[in-house]
Amino acid sequence: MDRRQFLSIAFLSSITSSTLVGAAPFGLHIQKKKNSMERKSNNVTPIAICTWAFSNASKQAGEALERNAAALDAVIIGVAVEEANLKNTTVGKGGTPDREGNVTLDACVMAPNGDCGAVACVENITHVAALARKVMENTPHFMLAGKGAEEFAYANGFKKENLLTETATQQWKEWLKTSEYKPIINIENHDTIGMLAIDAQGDIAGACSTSGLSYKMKGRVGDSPIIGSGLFLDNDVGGAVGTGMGEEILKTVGSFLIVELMRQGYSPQKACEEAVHRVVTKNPDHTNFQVAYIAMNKAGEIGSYCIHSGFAMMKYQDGKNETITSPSFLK
Ligand code: SD4
Repeated sequence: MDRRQFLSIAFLSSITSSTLVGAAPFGLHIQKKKNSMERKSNNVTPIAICTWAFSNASKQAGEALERNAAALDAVIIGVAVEEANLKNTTVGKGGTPDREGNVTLDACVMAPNGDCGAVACVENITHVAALARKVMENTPHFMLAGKGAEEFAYANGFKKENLLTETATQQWKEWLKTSEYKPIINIENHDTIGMLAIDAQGDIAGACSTSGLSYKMKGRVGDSPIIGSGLFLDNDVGGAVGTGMGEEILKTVGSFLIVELMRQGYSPQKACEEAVHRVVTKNPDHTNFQVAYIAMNKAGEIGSYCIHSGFAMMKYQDGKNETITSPSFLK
């Protein structure tokens, strides 16, 4: 863990809910749950999975789960790693800006009890998944957008940060020379982070965080903060997250579809495949964009599928942090 990640996680611990107790390494405060054996509804050891090869994110989340963190705390910790990672050009600080040079972030979270929160088109705030959690916990609303979300962040202790790095500025200026807008498939193998976790009590939570499509129109919001599209879960069934071309994920309500298919008995793998098939059969242009899903059911079984090869997911369980290459529709 480098200093930036250390500081980010220390910050997150300072803004997490007052129910958090118990000191843990790096100043983290992990929520301890009562009667864990009584409440456990499956026999799965804790698991954290996430989109792409974000190995440090899955590791941090997985290790938090091993310290008995609740699933929701673990996914916030995990996605925060990428939100603070300046090398990740599609999440948080260091993200690619819109056409006018503004870095705008989208995020959502979903708790085991079905509560959810989201923020969209937020500037100057790095940890937008944690902010989405604050919306869920401290407001009567599901989503805050733009300036309202930013002001809410400051009122809740988040600090103002310039998200546009020198590197991203240079790349944007280069892009302006042609201003050619087209999706970049598997951009540098980094993309939106969507994460799902099962904690020691068998509860499932999820989070999704992104800077959205590179050089999007000002004000554009994708699938990532939309419950049912970028993220959905049902604590009795399982969860799913999507990455790639948000407009396509939105049109097919992909994450909700996957969870509903799992409810009907599909494996996570088959459910992800069906959700990708919906996209490709509805849109003949699918050769020009990527859509990828990962899913996990209540039994801890996982799956992933995508249109184009090059997508992978991470899984942390029992101290093992693995990269799993996703099968794809186009070979
Ligand atoms: C979006 N699905 O905003 C997100 C971002 C992403 O490849 O995953 N980009 O559409």
